[in-house]
Amino acid sequence: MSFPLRDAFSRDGFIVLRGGIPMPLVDRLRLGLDPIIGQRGQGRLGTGRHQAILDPACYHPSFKDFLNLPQLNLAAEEVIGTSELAFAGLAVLIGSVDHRVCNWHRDFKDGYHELPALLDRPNTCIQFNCALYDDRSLWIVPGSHRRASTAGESAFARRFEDLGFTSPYGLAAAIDPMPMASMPGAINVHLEPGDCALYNPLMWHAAEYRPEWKRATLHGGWRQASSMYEFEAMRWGIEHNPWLLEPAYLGNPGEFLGPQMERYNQAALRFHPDLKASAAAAG
Ligand SMILES: O=C(O)CCC(=O)C(=O)O
Repeated sequence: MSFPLRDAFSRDGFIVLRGGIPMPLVDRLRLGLDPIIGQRGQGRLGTGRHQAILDPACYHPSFKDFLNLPQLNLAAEEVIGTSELAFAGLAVLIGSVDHRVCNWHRDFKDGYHELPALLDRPNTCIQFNCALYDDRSLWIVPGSHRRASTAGESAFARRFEDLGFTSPYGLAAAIDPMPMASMPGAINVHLEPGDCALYNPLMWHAAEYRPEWKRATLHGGWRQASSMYEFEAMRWGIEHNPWLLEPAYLGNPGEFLGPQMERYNQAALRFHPDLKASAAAAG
């Protein structure tokens, strides 16, 4: 049997599913996200992202339909090599009203104690960027997900370390006039509406946010369910969706999200036994 998506993801650290979201659903998702996008630039929602959009306070039924898309879920099952997947959160990336960068990083850095084992298991988890509008924000270094950083990658990223996770573009450009493209091996990921990039969050990645770009890119992923019991890194964020402990508001959660959410909730309660749906949802 051949597994072209799994092989490509394992080799390069990413795949792009063109038209992964059918256009009628893209339209419904845009409508569902309009209230969040409309707040861009205001208070907490000013820059970057809204982290947990399954929160009943901003939930829209199109989000559940998106999470149950067979094409995306079957691709994830092929990449990870099992149907025993767990949900891994759902955010929306909204860009910024000022020109900014999300500086180069890998989600778990060199020196992190679990990194050597995780680098040996490049198909354990997937992060996705699924674009609802044309999106040129994301930059990646293909192949960097299965090895420690090169001296060139580390040296380049270190120059921006004091700027933090995101910073004004001008501050980064003062350090290097091309703060995205000058990273060794970097490529820009261009997504058209409906396209989905599936990538390994251990690879070097970064993003540029321009005020003239309208951005609504769904950002979440899947994990091999058993990996949440094996690796602390794979449990990151499992306490961020406590409302899923009382999921009646979703109605029928669907063929894929249903079991993936149950596995997520099981791990959430195992590692955060005091987690309460109502208390956290109200807070
Ligand atoms: O805005 C983006 O596409 C990048 C987000 C990112 O780097 C992250 O969530 O780790």
